[in-house]
Amino acid sequence: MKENLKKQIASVIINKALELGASQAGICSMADLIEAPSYKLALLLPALEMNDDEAEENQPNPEFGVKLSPEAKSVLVISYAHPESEPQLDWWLDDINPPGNVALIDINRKLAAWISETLAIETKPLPYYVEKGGVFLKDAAVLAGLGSIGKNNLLVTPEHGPRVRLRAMVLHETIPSTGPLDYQPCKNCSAPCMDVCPEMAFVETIYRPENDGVDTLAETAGNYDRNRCNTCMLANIKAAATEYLESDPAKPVKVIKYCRGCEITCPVGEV
Ligand code: B12
Repeated sequence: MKENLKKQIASVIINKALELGASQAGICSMADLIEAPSYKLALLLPALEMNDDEAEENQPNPEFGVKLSPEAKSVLVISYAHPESEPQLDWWLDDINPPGNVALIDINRKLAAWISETLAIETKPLPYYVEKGGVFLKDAAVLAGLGSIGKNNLLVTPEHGPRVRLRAMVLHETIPSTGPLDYQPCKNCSAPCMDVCPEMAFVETIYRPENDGVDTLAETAGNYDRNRCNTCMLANIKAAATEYLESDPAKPVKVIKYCRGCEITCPVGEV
């Protein structure tokens, strides 16, 4: 396929993603992605304590990337805005996928089917967990130009700040990357995201370029402690209460509201 045609295909795909309800979409190369920081660092980090249902999925696994087929040439990543005004998008209801994630899965599935049928490019929607064959979504989003990693260790996008959730699929065709952006959202920020953390997950240096061999973490300062963060999330699970939601006032549901302090305090993209 000619380079110009491939660029046109990228923009046709992105437009379709937006039409289906994605807030952003972009494409990166699989070869670039597996060289990204998360693939190097995930295995060096201490394991996470998890609630029993998630324990297996969340542990470091030396098979990262192995399950990705050699046919997978590009990664298409989409975001779905999760504004502070719609907190329920991020809530787990009776241990069921949050509505925002359900929307992402639906858009991704429809987009994959459309690409296969209309453009004759083979697609494979990816699962959420890396250990189940997914990819590190923030790294993919950075390489695809959706935003940059901020001091809060989250993808910070120009339009929605970090208040987005992500999903991806692989394409069995090399489509030119749409990123990364030259974008430094945290440059002059006093980082309220770090101060607000109830577990002080940003107080210690965790990644050191000289030990870990990764020197691209400038913006994040390498000080996000996932175990501290996870302690907070385990407490959020324990604190889940039964509520009657507006969507179905007759039905009681147990609602898990995970902490979003480092997201919500970010001034980028606030409305
Ligand atoms: C496991 C997991 C967790 C664990 C461990 C988190 C961790 N970061 O290690 C726990 C349960 C603690 C957790 C917490 C949260 N999570 Co979480 N989590 C994941 C998951 C499944 C994998 C992440 C992972 O293991 N990364 C590997 C470790 C090594 O890397 P890392 O800490 O993420 O940091 C890397 C990047 O910053 C990258 N990086 C840094 N600089 C640069 C520069 C360049 C150029 C590149 C390419 C990369 C790069 O390298 C870093 C180090 O390796 C992803 C989904 C997915 N499939 O990717 C969601 C995901 C990252 N989580 C998400 C969210 C929203 C959260 C929470 C806010 C909770 C919530 N309400 O959902 C908190 C916030 C944590 C924070 N401030 O980072 C979103 C992030 C959206 C965004 N805007 O970035 C994701 C993408 C899921 C989604 N639904 O979209 N999470």
